[in-house]
Order: sequence, then C-alpha cells, then structure tokens
Amino acid sequence: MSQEIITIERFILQQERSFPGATGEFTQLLYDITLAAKIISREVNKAGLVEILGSTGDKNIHGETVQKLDEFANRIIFQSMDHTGRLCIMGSEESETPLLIPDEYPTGKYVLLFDPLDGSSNIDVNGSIGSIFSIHRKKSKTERGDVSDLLQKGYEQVGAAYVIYGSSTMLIYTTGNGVHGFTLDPSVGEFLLSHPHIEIPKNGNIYSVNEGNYIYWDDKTRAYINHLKSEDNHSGKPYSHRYIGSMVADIHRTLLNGGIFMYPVSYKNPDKPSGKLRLLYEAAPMGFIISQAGGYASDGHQNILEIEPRDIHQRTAVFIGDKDDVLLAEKYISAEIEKEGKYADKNQ
Ligand code: P6P
Repeated sequence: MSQEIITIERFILQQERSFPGATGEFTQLLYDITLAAKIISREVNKAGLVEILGSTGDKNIHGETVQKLDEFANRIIFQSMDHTGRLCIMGSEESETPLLIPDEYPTGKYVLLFDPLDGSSNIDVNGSIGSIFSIHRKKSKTERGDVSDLLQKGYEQVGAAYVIYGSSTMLIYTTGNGVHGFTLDPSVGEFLLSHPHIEIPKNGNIYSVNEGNYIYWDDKTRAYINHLKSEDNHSGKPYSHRYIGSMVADIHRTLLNGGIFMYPVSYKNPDKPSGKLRLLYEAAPMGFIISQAGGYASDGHQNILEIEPRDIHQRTAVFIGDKDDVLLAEKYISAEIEKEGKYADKNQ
C-alpha cells in the first residue's frame, strides 16, 4: 500500500489536538507561514526568468517595478500576517525597526521574527536560499505589543521554522514536539509530510565553515578546526568540508547528515570582535530546531537559546549541529583543551 499522504495542514491539526487548551490561533499562524512560503517559492523558482533579480526601481519584462527578491519575500510575509489578529508585533532582517501591526487591524498573542530570504547572494548562481521564522508569545502589557516582545531568549520560543528553496522546496518546523519536514508538491500546491520526527545523525564527520576567514579567527578556534582536519578526531580521519554560504542550506544538510556548522567570531577588527549571523531571526530559531532534533547550538561559550537579546539585529557566533561536536567546540573555544596534538576524545 502506498504511503499515506499527510499534508502539513493535517499534521499541524493532529499536533494541535495534543494540546487540549489550544485555541487554534497558533495553528492558523503556522498555516499563514506555509502560505507565504508557497508564494515565495513560486517567485524564487522563476527568479532567473523574469529579471526579478534587478535592483529596486528597474522595470521587468512586464513593465512592472522590479522588486529585489528579498524585499518581495519580506513584503509577502508581512502582508500574510499583518491583518490576521494573531500577532502583536513583528521583526524582520529587512527592517531596522520593529514592524507594527497597522492600527486598522486587531493584534494577537504571538510575536514573529523572520529573515525573509537568507543567503540571497546565492540566487544569481541558483544556490539554495531560505526563509527563517521564530515565534514567541506576547509578554508585554501594552495592547499592541512593543520591542520587548521581540527581545526574548531563544528558549522562550514556542515555534521555529525554516523554508529551503532548493532542488525542492521544504518546510522544516518545530513547536517543541520534535522536528518535522514537509516537501512542497507544486502540482497540488501542498506541503506533504516527507521527514517526520527528524533526529540529527550521530558521528557525522562533516564540518561547515568559511575557511577564508581563518586568519581572522583566534588560536582556539583554529585549534578546533585543525582538530577536525586531523586524524586525531573521534572518526580517525579528517572531517569532510562542505560550505554553501547559505545558512539555511548548510544547517539543513547538518540536520540531515550530522556534523557541525560554524560561523566563529571574527577578530578582523581586534577592537570589535564580532559574529556575523543574527541571533533573533537566524541563530535562535535554527538553534531551537537543531536542539529539538537532538543537537545543540552554542556561541562557543553558552547555549544560544540562553543569550539575553539586547537589540533586534544583534549578531552572535554560531556553532550548531551534533551535540558532541558542538560541546567539543565549546571546550576548545573556552580553552579547556590545552594544546594541539592528541585531543580529548569527543566522547569523553
Ligand atoms: P560568508 C548569507 O549572506 C549569510 O547571512 C548566511 O546565510 C551564511 O551562512 C553566511 O551569511 C555566509 O557568510 O561570509 O561565508 O559569505
């Protein structure tokens, strides 16, 4: 008998039934995200055809004002969510300031942070890109939400999702009950359950980092990366290196194949060492998903989900993937491992 076809709507509804007090608002919010993902997927998949890659202000072949794809995605997500009465405020990578719910619309008890199209520099070379979503509950006492609702720790998330626009479009999400993956069937316009209960494989030997930044890392980071590239690590052989340069694609591969993805602190400006990736709408939602799949996410010193946000666009270092790999990275970064050469086995 062929495998039962389960749409994301049916799966989300089944999940909702395990929460007796559920009102259905959260379910509807997840539906809103899937609708936005379908619309963005359609545009991403024809981006090369309709000159949508042009910069704002250009005219496309239809004489319409061309929007950059990431601005298009940003608009689609906002307009799919602003009127539903399910959100009290939003935060986007594309907007310096919080996105308030227009006065003519009601507000709700949830908060959405998102990166509408991460890795967009890969569009021109047909590389995989993605959208990332982080959902919190409203905490503020104000009726229409305020910036404090956006500045919540990662472990307070009630949901996280990413969409990867690759050889197929997939939506991966967690609401704290495991991680589940759905593949878009464009012929029917439905996300179908393809990867139920994803768990990150143990002992994957893949590391994913931009080695071009090697000279900007500190010695502890270099020592860790050199450990992975030696025969001293747990696998007895050098890890394979894979790097797409699109966080969603690199972490999606890590989720399915194991290993570790990293974006370490850069000391290019010694007076202002900094991570590159954003905490609230990149590292925290991906950290929630990876943690729910049995992995771990760290900034090299602490669980990313524990970081106290100070600013919507705050950056962080990221070490994310197999728990043992990330814990060993923490040991190196915090210099618990004294020297190069024979290393503490990752299982110790
Ligand atoms: P680099 C894409 O621009 C992005 O924000 C992430 O998706 C990706 O992981 C990272 O930056 C790539 O940065 O410096 O390696 O090009």
